[in-house]
Amino acid sequence: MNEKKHPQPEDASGFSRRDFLGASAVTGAAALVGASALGGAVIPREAWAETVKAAQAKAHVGPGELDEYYGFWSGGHSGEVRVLGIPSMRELMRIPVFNVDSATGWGLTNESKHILGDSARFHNGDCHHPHISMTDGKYDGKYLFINDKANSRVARIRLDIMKCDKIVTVPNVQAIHGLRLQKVPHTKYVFCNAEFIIPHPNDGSSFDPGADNAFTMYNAIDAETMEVAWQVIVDGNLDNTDMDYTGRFAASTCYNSEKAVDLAGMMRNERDWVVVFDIPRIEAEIKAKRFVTLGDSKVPVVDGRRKDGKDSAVTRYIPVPKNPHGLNTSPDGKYFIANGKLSPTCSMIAIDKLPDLFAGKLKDPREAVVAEPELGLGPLHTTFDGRGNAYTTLFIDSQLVKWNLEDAVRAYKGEKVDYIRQKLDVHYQPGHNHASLCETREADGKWVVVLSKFSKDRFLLTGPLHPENDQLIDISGDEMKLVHDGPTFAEPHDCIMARRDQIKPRKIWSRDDPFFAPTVARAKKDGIDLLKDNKVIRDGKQVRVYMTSMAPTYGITEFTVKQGDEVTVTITNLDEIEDVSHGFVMVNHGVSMEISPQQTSSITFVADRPGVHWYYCSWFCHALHMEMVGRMLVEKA
Ligand code: RUQ
Ligand code: CUA
Ligand code: CA
Repeated sequence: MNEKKHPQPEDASGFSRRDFLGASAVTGAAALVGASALGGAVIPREAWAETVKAAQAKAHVGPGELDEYYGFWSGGHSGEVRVLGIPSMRELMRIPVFNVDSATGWGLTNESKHILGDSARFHNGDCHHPHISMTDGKYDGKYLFINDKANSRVARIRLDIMKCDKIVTVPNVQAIHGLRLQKVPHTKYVFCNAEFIIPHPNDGSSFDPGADNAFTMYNAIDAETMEVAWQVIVDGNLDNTDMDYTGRFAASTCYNSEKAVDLAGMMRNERDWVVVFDIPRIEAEIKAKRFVTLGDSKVPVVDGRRKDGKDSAVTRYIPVPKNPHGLNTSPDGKYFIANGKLSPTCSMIAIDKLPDLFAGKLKDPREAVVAEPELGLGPLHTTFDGRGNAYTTLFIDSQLVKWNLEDAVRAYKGEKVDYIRQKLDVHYQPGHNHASLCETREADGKWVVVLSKFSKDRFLLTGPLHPENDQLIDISGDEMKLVHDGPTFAEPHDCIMARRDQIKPRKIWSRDDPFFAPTVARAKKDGIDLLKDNKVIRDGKQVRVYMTSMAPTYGITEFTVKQGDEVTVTITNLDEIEDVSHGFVMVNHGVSMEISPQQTSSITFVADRPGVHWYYCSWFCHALHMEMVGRMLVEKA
């Protein structure tokens, strides 16, 4: 399309770009394959290599140096969240959320089970969209929210301790996919899309996807209480979502306006739509008691479907080309951008036209679309540099295309302007992309990360299952430059970056932290002072073992129970020194947990076999770490 006009760096081999990609030994030169937009001239290969080298040097973070940005990575169907430093792309930490974690004991400890609630029975999750809470359109560093598509949940991570502290299952829907936050005045709501259409009630009696009782819903969760605040029934289905900078509108893409159940059916219509939600109007409907509830759920449900050709009070449907995917708000607050996927275009919806759309002043909802730039094949997600440019991933073309927002609007009006700035090859099949601070008013246009779904020949072979490839690109200048390949495990759908000063983690736990408050309350009932006592309390067949830890010893190194007892071990780490975390592993019992400085952790298991059972500390905490052990003696029943 625009490839002729926007030349590549000179390629001595004479290969076409596709030949080059197809060749097997490209790794050494791979960083040099970027296309350039500099004045239409072909750049000598050496000169190009020099500029790329300079960009790569900028991304280098030396030993002992700190990164500029925190990156929070969705761990995809591993169910976890990962913390990376940008630009080094070093993995700093993993935060288990919907998975079970052998190291920290997430999913095993009583504290984590308390947070997981009813859903603790699930050991899998599928994270897609991590987003950081905001105040006035800027990150406030308080929380990170993430969806679980697999089990229809949303979790919250406290960024001061980098642990999940709340999880909610959204009722009466299947597969929470798109997730974004209210940006202004602050993150009151977490908005999330349920993807799949199901019958209501879903009791096995019938499923006619075209019927009135078959639908999916848009959901709002109260960010503080993590309770579902309301749900809105929509036509079609829901994919991705985002909110504006006025606090009034949110928008979602729908790829299945057909309400089909098969692939061919879902691609039947030339256009699907973006559904726009008017948040204050939804709240007004609920206040006026114009809602229903479904099944056992008490959550108010507002009907946002069109009826007899008439719009609902709370939604508008804007047709856009075929099966759109990503939905991104530009940081200037002017546009919702729907990414075409099966169409080579993005649709730019002018947010300032939406009040008129809701007031019935537009003849056709398409009047809200102010540009539909043609970008390349398979546009999935768009990000921004805060300088008026957008960056869209082209899944099929394996490229990142940089284009100019206002030029696209002018071109749509008929002016002869080229809105494409550059196309850069990425490796390969990119899904999400994310530029530093791009979802906030502070988009700073320094780095973009492209999450490539395929890595093929980029890394040493690891068997049939290949890593994904998260690529770091310098966007600070006129040209994009690829500076880093980062292999990742299944499967970062999305990531987010915040300036390091925006995140303020604690160095050690505070004793009054709510994370382990239920355990502290239980100890209090038992008359235990967690900072002092080392005691075994018998309560029928339940035995509660309370102990302290301080490198390199446990407060109790031997305790006795009876076969069949349900044993709860509660450990409080008295160490106050940063980084002195202990662990507790009961050998051959599936028991493992983390106890970081000043933390209290507990875990419950059945002592089902008589004999001596050793326990040990699993975090290397001291020169005598190996000696940090104890024994449980189980007497025959
Ligand atoms: S979606 S690759 Cu799960 Cu964010 Cu687009
Ligand atoms: Cu305590 Cu190792
Ligand atoms: Ca469709």
